[in-house]
Amino acid sequence: MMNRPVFSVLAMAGHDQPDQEDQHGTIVQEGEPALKRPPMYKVLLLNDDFTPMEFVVHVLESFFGMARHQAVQVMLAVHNEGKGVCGTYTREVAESRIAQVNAYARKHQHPLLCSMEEE
Ligand code: TYC
Repeated sequence: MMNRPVFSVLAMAGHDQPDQEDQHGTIVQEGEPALKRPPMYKVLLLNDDFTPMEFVVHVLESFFGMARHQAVQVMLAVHNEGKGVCGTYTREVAESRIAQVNAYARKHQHPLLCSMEEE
């Protein structure tokens, strides 16, 4: 039988994919996929005692693309439970939405706050 190259011996140890021989007798393995899914982040809206409900609904419609009925539901969930999820995004998009919402709330002198956590 043909001698296997040294690297094929190394390739045989410790992997879950079954190793296979190609037509030259070289051991070949599945590689890692080239693209991993990026980590995703939940954008959270926090309750406070002062921001008007209508302002929160407006923020959810205009920054998170929600229809009014959905925006009202999310606003009431936040009001009743203390916080709620506005959407799930990549890190850059989540950071950008949060900066936009927090700046908009400050501009209108409301204490409304958005934050994020990894999914
Ligand atoms: N608790 C606020 C009020 O009673 C309404 C509110 C809802 C504020 C959601 C913030 O994220 C919030 N006016």
